[in-house]
Amino acid sequence: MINRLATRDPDFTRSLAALIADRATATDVAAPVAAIIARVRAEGDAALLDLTARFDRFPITLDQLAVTPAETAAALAAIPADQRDAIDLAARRIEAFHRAQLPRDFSYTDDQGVTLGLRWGALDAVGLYVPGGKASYPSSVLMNAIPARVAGVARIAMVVPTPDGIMNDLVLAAAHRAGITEIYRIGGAQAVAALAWGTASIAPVDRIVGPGNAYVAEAKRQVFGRVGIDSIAGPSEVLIIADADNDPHHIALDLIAQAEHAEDSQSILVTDSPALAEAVAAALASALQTLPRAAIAAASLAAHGAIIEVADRAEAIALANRIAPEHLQIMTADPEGDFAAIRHAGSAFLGRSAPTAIGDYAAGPNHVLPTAGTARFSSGLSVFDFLKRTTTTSLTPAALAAIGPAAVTLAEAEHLEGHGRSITARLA
Ligand code: HSO
Ligand code: ZN
Repeated sequence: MINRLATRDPDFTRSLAALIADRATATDVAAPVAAIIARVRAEGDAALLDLTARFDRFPITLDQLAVTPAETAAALAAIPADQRDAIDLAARRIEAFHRAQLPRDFSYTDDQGVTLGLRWGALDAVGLYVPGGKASYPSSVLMNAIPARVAGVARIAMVVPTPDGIMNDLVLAAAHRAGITEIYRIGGAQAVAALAWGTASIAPVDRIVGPGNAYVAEAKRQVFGRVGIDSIAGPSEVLIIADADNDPHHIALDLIAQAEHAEDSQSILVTDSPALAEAVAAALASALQTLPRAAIAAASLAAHGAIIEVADRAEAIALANRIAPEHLQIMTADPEGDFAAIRHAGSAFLGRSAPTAIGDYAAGPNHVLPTAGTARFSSGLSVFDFLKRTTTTSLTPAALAAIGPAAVTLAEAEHLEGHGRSITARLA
């Protein structure tokens, strides 16, 4: 069952450290991944076809590499209408939220007569990795592709492996709804290599995003520098701050929702109410009895889940900031006021009617979020992942005369005489 902690316990600091210790089971796949990337670079499409036959047990010809827009349109038409409508509602809401993120260019002329500006521009081409098999989520296709489209990326190339030839129709349907017209039936490190370096059939991209297994994560690390990558997502997490005035059954289900992702997921309840702590523990046991993925959720809760009793609101907030969770739910009388004191969380869900699961699918903010405490220094996926900035500088002769001498002084101090002369030559 779930772990029980309290800040009043004499060994609380040690128990907390053990609870939030690294959950990632690191498998060292650096060498095989390097070999795969080298092969794709040397042999191109031939290596892709061979590795796909081997790892996905799915021999394809070059003609079958790409999924055609006709096939994705057919997939969207073939799914049940309620699923099509749900994908559409989610897509519209995700698009609206990401459109609101679009930043403005600026420029100003200062009192020295120097005009400075900053201009945003979209990446030319982005690669989207979509896992195959059981971890293949249509919602993640929307969450990765829509921000890129909203940012103005002209070309999005998606790769999705088809282990044993099996393709998830919902993934294709979501891709079609997100406007993706370029899809390849490949996966693993070989797909990442093809996106980064290009082959005769696949043009290279500028940035690769999307979740994947250990091989995909390692391949992204190894092609970083050649292309940009998103952060490597770890197992899902939720931390719930709740007061006494909550339905324990709701909280149990919120904890289970992220715990059912995988055995290494982490669900934590922080409460100042011993009665709620007791009631949630009981509700968890009964909710697990009817859950299809009970084995996974129970394993996650036993290994990494916790109900933590705190003395007051300040302790609850300090814990949340210390853990910097991927998802934070604040189920208190004053969620906005409590959120004001939160410094680190990937995405916050405020109030008693905002479960993380609504954000996983349909609220609008991205569900690709920093895990494992990385919310201390990073943020979830957004339009900014697909934009870059170019700054501009222009000076009148008078402006150059005003600020030039300072630059010449610094150039001389750095013993870079050529720099200094490039400026002095222009000063009358
Ligand atoms: N909670 C996951 C996203 C997801 N949930 C996809 C359901 N489908 C990421 O934190
Ligand atoms: Zn989820």
